[in-house]
Amino acid sequence: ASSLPTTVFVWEIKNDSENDYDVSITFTFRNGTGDPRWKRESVCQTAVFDNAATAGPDGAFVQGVCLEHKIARMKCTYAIGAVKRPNQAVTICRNFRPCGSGRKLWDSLFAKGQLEGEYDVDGDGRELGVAVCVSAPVPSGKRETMELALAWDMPKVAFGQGGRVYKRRYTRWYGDDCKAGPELCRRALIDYRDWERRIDIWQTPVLNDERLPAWYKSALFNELYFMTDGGSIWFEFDEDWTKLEKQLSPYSIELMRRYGRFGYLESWEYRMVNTYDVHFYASFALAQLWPQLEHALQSEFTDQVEHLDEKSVRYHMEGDWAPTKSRTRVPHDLGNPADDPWLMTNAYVMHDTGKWKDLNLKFILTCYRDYVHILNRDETFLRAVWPAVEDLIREALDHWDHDKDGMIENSGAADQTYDAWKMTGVSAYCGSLWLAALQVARRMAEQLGEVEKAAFYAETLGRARAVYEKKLWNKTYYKFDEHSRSRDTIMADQLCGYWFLDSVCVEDAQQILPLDRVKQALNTIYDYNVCKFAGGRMGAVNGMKPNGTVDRACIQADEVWTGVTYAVAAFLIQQGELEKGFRTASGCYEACFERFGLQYQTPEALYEHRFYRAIGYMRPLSIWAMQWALEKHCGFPSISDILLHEKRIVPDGSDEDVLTDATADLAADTTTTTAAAAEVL
Ligand SMILES: *[C@@H]1O[C@H](CO)[C@@H](O)[C@H](O)[C@H]1NC(C)=O
Ligand SMILES: *[C@@H]1O[C@H](CO)[C@@H](O)[C@H](O)[C@H]1NC(C)=O
Ligand SMILES: *[C@@H]1O[C@H](CO)[C@@H](O)[C@H](O)[C@H]1NC(C)=O
Ligand SMILES: CC(=O)N[C@H]1CO[C@H](CO)[C@@H](O)[C@@H]1O
Repeated sequence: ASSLPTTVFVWEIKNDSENDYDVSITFTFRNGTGDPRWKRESVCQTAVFDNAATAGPDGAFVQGVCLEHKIARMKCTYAIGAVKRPNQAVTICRNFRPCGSGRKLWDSLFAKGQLEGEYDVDGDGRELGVAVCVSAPVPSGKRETMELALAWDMPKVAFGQGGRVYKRRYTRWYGDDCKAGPELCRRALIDYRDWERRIDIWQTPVLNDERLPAWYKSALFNELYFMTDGGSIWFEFDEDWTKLEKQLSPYSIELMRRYGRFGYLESWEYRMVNTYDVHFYASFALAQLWPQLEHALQSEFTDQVEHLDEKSVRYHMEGDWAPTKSRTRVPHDLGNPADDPWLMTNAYVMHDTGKWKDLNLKFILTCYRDYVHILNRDETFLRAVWPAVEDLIREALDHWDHDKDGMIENSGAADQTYDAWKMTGVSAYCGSLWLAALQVARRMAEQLGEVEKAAFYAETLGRARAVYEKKLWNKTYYKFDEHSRSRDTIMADQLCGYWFLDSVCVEDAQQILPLDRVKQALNTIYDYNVCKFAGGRMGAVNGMKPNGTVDRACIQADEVWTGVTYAVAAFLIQQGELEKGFRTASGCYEACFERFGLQYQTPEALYEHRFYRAIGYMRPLSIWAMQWALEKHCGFPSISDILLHEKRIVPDGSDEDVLTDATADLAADTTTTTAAAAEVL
């Protein structure tokens, strides 16, 4: 149901007066995109619809009007509709001029409380308005409910280059002929109460928990806006994809057949699909709420590791030439919507991300998280990702450990997600990701009975850990890195690898660094990056000097990264520091939503004064890592379990195909997938 392009508007009318009234509510809509450079793109057709034939037992049915047109050559039909009950009248207007004063429409509503069929047949030819009106008598002391719906049916879409046409997910049930508007309205108006009931089941355990601060309840659910408003796309699998995407494995294909293909942008301003170094943080939302979409996405990235795109690109910051996508690398992103995502990956050309140290390691950690928590340690998945994990570790040892001491070094460029903050030599950020990745490789090897390999990873981890401790530990925190201008800086994200591995498995994390030092470093981050910054009311600044001043050596050192702040908060919660965790995150949430007017557009970065960067950003979905920590480390009720055990919804209607498909889809139940994947292999 979450793929359906529809929404409802429910009005409750209560007559508090001594008089009986007739009440009308009108819903208007206009065609077009609002683009001022309009150039007669298409003629718009309207069609009135009526589902009287399928009236329910109470005699209610849906009536409305469709507005059929094209946006950038793609068919798009809007439908607006209303429930008509026996005591209510629904009237429909299929033509008024939305850019005029609206006088004719208003006059007839005012005089009769109802609409006429047409008002401005020869409008100005640019825009066309349609309207639906529900009216009913509401006697003194009585109540009445009026329900209206909107659907936007745009079944087939293409990206900027227009190459490949994609079918959106809901076409699985509603077809792709752009005639689904009326049915979508009907479905929404019938099912919305059940949808609301299920949303309540999902949210109530959080909302009613007195141990949780009020702002957090708001933040957790409101930050999810990006899941749907992040340029999000969810497509139905198309067998033709395999012709041009040779890298797709049978494992991924089977998952995509079932669950479709999902993409979301890094940011409204940074238009790249599924930017992986950022998704690493944000993925906690998908992992908890749409686990099979996360599973399919991770599987797609596995297929990308050995994919090569030889086309040479000159990268902006270093000026070097390199292939668009190198072998044995996790891609930075799956493409730019202005081109053709999936067919043209790595749209990011600031740096050659084939040299980035974090992407490959983040992929390994995410495989482990998904293996343990989404797939319930299913060996089929493990075998599917294992070759990539092995190759990526070997590549890192061959190319990034120059002194062969087991620990990787950064190059002196900004070769990781902090793409303007240079790291030189061993760094806390990438070093901790490396330690965690080695521990994961060791566990995976053990699981697969690869005893020698497991021993090799364990031995490498031992050496790498000793280097990390020796070069970076500075009594109360791990230094930023060895040699850069920020080397002494206290980085908020210094223990990123530990945080993530700890979220998966506490015992594994404790293998990579001593717990007492980790706790001490976290306290230092809290005291310096959170409390000593902006009065402790803006989250964690990325870099703080040991003397309590903000690191201004690089532009990103003096930023607060909202998504990193939530991750640090999650880390504090994992370590049992709930109060500090909530205090850390509340600063950044309250700054965005209450002080700066940036609600539902949470930026990547906040500055102490005056500025912010990149609104509508993916990373802050990492607030779901806080919820993850509360559930997995602190015994709070698991809302994914609640969803899983809730009776599964079956779409209305008797369509056999709908029933079977939807039931399979809504089963977040791992056994189904495991069986399917096993079949494939
Ligand atoms: C809106 O509808 C009118 C009337 O058919 C049409 O002339 C106009 O091109 C349409 N506008 C867009 C943007 O489709
Ligand atoms: C901490 O870092 C400073 C600056 O690099 C250095 O002078 C000092 O010796 C370090 N302390 C420890 C205990 O490593
Ligand atoms: C803090 O340390 C930085 C360098 O690490 C230095 O530039 C700055 O002047 C110092 N500030 C204070 C107030 O001591
Ligand atoms: C539900 C409600 O508030 N009903 C009110 C409607 O108006 C009558 C007459 O004023 C009141 O008596 C009711 O309380």
